[in-house]
Amino acid sequence: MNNSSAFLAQAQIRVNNALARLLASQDSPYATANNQHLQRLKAACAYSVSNGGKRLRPALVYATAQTLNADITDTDLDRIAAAIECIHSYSLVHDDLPAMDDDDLRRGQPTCHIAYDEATAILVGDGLQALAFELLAQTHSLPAATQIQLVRLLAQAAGSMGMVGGQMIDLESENRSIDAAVLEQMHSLKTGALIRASVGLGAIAANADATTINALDDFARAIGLAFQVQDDILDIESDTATLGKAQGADLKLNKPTYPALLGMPAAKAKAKALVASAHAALDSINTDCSLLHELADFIVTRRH
Ligand code: GRG
Repeated sequence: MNNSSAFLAQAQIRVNNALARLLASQDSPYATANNQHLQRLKAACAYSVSNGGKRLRPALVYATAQTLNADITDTDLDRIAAAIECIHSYSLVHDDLPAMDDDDLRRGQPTCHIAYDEATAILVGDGLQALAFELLAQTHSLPAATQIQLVRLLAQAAGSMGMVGGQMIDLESENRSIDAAVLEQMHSLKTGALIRASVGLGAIAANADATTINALDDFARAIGLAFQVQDDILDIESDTATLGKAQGADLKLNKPTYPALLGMPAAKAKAKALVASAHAALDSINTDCSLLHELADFIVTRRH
């Protein structure tokens, strides 16, 4: 096992434990005889969050905080890592809905609306999104001003001018031809924004200076886009069992992708160039960035 696999494996265990604990401890101040409905929603949230996943975004939060030697309790860092995973999991639940990509399989299991029902899946996404911000507001070992910065960064990344905006461009682009600039904008928003925010949250938690934040942001933008280019490549080159989601889904929906627009060799060259620029962006940081370098390499060598 190389270092990035070992780090990812540890991050997975750590955030999985945190998510299980945090979701289980959610309680309603209005518990009544109708508690069974709340329990069903709680179970659907747990199903959607705890069904595997690489936990790359939490790993980036942990890796950035560790790289910068952040002064934060483990519990609060877990809350930040869990928050970004809640947003990511909500986006997958909503993306799989019939009104969006209409997928039956996610992380190797029936999607939330198949295992439960469509209305529940919508509510799961809504609930997970709200939980993410509740968790950030509970990072008690950080100054209140830092908590607000965390909330603001995640809200911008997840919102209409971030991930949700990217999804809008994605939906509007089905069966249409778009140019490379729009493709890059779509991918940078839809997928890149949360990956970028993962690094940003770790940097804010560590109270990093502006120069470090800017360097990390260049790094994070590059790996965020590289992640999606690799996703486009895997949609063609991998298989459903390995991916845990339907292989060829982009082709089926006639979605614009890097291999479709540039051809496979140029798409692979693009992923490689983005990761090279991510590595270069870390040059100006004076601490040991080996974990971030390794996670960047993982992004373009992953097979699912
Ligand atoms: C519905 C608001 C809304 C947004 C959806 C992120 C997204 C926008 C849609 C997901 C669709 C998709 C498959 C995008 C490709 C890139 C991506 C985010 C893949 C899934 O991320 P991984 O590989 O998933 O990190 P795991 O399962 O490992 O967590």
